[in-house]
Amino acid sequence: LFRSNIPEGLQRLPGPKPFPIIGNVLEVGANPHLSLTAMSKQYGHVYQIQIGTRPVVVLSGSETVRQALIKQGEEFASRPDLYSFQFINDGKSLAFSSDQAGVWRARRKLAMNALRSFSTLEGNDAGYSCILEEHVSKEGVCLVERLGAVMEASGSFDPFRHIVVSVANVICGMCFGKRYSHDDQELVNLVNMSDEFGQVTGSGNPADFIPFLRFLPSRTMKAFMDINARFNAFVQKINNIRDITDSLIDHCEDRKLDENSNVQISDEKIVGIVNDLFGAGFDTISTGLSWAVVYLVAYPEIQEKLHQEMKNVVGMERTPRLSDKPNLPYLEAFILEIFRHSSFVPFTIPHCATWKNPSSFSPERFLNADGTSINKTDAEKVMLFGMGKRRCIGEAIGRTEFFLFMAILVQRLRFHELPGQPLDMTPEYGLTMKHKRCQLGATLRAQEEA
Ligand code: HEM
Ligand code: HJJ
Repeated sequence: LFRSNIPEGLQRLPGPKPFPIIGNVLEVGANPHLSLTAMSKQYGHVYQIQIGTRPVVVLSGSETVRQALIKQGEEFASRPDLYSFQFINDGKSLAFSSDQAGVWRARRKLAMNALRSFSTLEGNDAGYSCILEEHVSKEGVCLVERLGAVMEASGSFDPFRHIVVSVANVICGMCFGKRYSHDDQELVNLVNMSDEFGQVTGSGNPADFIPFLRFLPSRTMKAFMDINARFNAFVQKINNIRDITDSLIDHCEDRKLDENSNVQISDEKIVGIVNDLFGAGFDTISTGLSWAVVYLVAYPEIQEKLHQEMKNVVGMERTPRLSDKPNLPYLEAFILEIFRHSSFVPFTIPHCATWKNPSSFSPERFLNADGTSINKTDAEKVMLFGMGKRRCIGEAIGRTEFFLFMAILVQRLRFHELPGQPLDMTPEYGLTMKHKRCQLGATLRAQEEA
């Protein structure tokens, strides 16, 4: 979460004292998931650090995160414009670019519709409940055969190396209508290089915050640009693009006829969505499944218990189906525990607050475009009266009295500064924060007009 400047008079959030230029990069270190968790024990669930020269707000704990990302979802929906993000999908990534709200929302909707059409809707093959089940079922059986063959040939296997190809084939099937052999060097090399992608895009990459680092030679950064170039080339080269890609292309054509579309999005930004779906579709699930295999090895009793449940519920004669899920609670619990214990996605992609000029004083921000009505959604976000069970019971009186006094005052008087007595608007901390005592001038409007 990024904070560009602190409105005058507001308290600084708690957090470690930043060094000049580098800020807190040394404290954040190479393992931000550990260092930032440790800092949250010291500073609480909302604290501020500085990475390079940029202030970053760190939120932790489910209530705090829920407050920001759900209750104040609109305000936290944006992405910061980090240096490295411009290299992802030529700056046109859905997940990593700081598109304006309307553009991001429209693209996200397209991505969600495309995923739904090509995964969970009913497939062609009557035997499967959906296309996703069909792909996973086939790739899963294929993976088992593959691991058997590798074990026979060499007596050991690298779990990620093989899992990632199977998982990539599922998303390739949905995005491009195509699957690859486990020996296809181009795909195998591409999907086995995601480490560098993750190192640069994981939260807290110093080169995103300390500009001069961009000019130093960096192996990681070079590898990162390389992956992105190869990734884009790979997707562009697929010439029998079908399915999700096709539907996104169709959408570009439909939209040319649709004069009602109120946000203008380039074709590249639409077709480019498929890069994100492909990237996210293989990297996340393969990482998680590979962890799961490692946990099975680390906890043999749990592995046995899982196998017993499977044997009792499904048996050994047929392939498990999605419809077996309600009868396999131990497996579901195991998966949840993998998600919790490994937390293999340690942070969200960084968010950026969407407030426009929060420190400028502009009543216009609460008016609708017509200038004659209040924007209710924005108005509700002003929380001066508190929230929840203990919120102020005098809110109605407070608002009425405030309104009427103000109406009378602006009607009858004109207030002004006195020469040589500049205003000081720094509040003094307290239950109600007051401005410093001061001397002002006022004239009666009636006398001015006379
Ligand atoms: C974003 C987790 C699988 C597509 C995210 C985010 C997380 C996440 C934590 C960031 C949310 C934020 O910034 O607030 C996971 C996990 C997965 C998974 C744990 C699997 C176990 C997938 C799959 C796809 C996908 C299979 C697509 C096929 C996306 C996209 C975004 C995203 C497009 C960006 C959304 C946006 O910026 O609006 N995911 N994901 N993810 N994920 Fe996933
Ligand atoms: C990639 C690995 C990539 C993209 C996107 C465009 C959408 C796990 C979390 C979010 C997932 C968000 C998304 C990731 C897409 C990858 C990933 C890789 C090239 C890409 C928090 O990721 O090796 O190359 O190009």
